[in-house]
Amino acid sequence: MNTVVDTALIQSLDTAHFLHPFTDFKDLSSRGARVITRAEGIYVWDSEGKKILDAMSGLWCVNVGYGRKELADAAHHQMMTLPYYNSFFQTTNVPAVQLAAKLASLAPSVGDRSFQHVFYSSSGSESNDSNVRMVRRYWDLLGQPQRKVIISRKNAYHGSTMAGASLGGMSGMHAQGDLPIPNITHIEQPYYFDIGKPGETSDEFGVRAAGWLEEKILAVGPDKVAAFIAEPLQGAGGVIIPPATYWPEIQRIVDKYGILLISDEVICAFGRLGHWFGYEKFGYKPDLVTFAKAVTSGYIPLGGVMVGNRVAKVLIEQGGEFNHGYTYSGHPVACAVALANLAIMEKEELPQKVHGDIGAYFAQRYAELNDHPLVGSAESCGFVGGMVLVKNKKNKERFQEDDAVGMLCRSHCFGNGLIMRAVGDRMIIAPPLVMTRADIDEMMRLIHLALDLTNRDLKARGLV
Ligand code: PXG
Repeated sequence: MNTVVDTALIQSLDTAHFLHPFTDFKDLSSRGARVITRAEGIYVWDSEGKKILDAMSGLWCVNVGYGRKELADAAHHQMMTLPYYNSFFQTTNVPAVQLAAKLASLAPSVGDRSFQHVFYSSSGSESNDSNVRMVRRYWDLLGQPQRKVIISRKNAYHGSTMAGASLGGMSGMHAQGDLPIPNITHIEQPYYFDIGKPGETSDEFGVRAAGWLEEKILAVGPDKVAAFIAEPLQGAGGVIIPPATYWPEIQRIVDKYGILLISDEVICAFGRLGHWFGYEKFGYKPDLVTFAKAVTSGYIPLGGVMVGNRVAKVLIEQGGEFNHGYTYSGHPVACAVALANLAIMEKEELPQKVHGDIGAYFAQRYAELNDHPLVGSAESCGFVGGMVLVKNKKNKERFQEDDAVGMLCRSHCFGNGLIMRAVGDRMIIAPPLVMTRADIDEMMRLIHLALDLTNRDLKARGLV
């Protein structure tokens, strides 16, 4: 099946009617959007019939790959059985219950934390709004209503709603929305390549970077801090992987001051880092875990929060009615698709695959990028990779923003049939977890080709 469509017609209707997310509308209308028409396995096709290897899994979503009939069948069956019913007013539905129990069984206990409860939404952003509501309610119920401040990190991405964007540390987003909303504050991110001091080891830097949390807690006042929120590794910010010493030190600090820890795993859960959840990879103990995206492999919107025993106990035992929820909380079709998706992941042992041989092969092939003259540092974790493109490898000299090196590299990727994301001067990938060794080889061939062509163009412009 090849779905070639009238590209010009779709593009003109797109310009006329569709305001895209995170888009300069005028700029897009002048060039026309790329129209993606179908997908299978690890590939997508555009309206001109061009086949593109999708090394971003859609947008960190499609962990089981495209074209999975089991997911379509689950949606079809559930739509014919019960397409929708709300979970307000003391009602429930079978897939929502089964999924909550399944997620609880997959989320491992760590130390004194266990996860038996789920609060559902339809996206990562909504889930983080729910986190703000639950965290504040928790401290109110414990008689500490002054604990309102949530600490996050610069360059973090936690969504695009008012609370999500406030928790996020993207200055461009804050500038356009009078954000952050009150009582949200940020610390610097643990980006060793960028801000590690000369002579400082990454382990030393990790401890120093975690120390910024303690400094902030003391500056705000320990009795006013409600929670710290972070992604296990920063995804949309450019795949910033923390040094090994970072998370243990963060854990020590949140424990010392008794503040809640929110692990935003919208990208890092469901096998992405070689475990069901990202906190397992880094060995910390969150109180709340945000999920979305790959819970359904992106086939249908679903998000939520795994609510750990510490918070759940207080909300359940002492909370009375919690005045928060969404029309689509526990949507039966989304939950049925999620169950089918998790069943595929279990059957094909995708987290174990990423943790084992195939993940090791990916890591080894990705690390080879460090030999490329343009690459300052290429690091991976599970099935996520990020590299920084530099002018000079020896002294780590970076490109200017105007050089738009990431965009140049991205255009060579598209030109040669590869989707790799650019975040400033960083290039990032998060491929589907179903990749074989041969798929990884093909992806690496395309990445090297894009880097070589980028280097050629930069040389021609006298920039390297
Ligand atoms: N938290 C994290 C860690 C995310 O990565 C969200 C929350 C928000 O989820 P929703 O479903 O509301 O979009 C995300 C989303 C990118 C990119 O460019 C990444 C995301 C969204 C859009 C673009 O890498 N992540």
